[in-house]
Amino acid sequence: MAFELPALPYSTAALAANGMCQETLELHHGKHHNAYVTALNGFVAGNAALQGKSLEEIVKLSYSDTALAGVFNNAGQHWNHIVFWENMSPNGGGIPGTLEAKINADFGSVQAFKDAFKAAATTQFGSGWAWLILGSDGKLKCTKTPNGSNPLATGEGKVLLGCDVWEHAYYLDFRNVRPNYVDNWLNKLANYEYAAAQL
Ligand code: MN3
Repeated sequence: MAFELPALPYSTAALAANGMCQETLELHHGKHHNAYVTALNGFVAGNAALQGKSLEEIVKLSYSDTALAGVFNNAGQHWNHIVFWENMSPNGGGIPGTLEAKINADFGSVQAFKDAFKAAATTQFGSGWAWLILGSDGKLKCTKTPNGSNPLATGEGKVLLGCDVWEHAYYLDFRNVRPNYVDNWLNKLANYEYAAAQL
């Protein structure tokens, strides 16, 4: 069965008041994410070894296999964007008590967490993602990956939040100023209810 572009969990206009305009979401979801899904389906159709595999299985098996680099790029980006749409909200920015307690325990403070996440997001050279993950040691960490990679592939930990720092994610709303996009994302767009539910 072919992979499908999931519907957004809100309208394309729903995040405009929070700093992500309708045109950004229309292009990002309808064009960029859709293109990854179409390309992935093309790879699967041409490779019997991929058929019948879940998205997670394809991400893991194609990671670090240079013969499957194109598969990995598109499978990774499909997985990453599924997380991305779910981990934003028109009511974003508020951190539930259970997650706040865990953040305070592992980072020292909410501000220290935001500083670490912003550092990961702004030091990812070129395209990629910033993540809040639960590491195998049971501690929260902020990390980053290039292009279509993610912590599922690298085995670094369980994803609680992922922020797309490809220019297509922020150029219409914040032009070239990625740090402002990341600040706004953490304070107004991030769905910390989703993150808390992953714990
Ligand atoms: Mn993107």
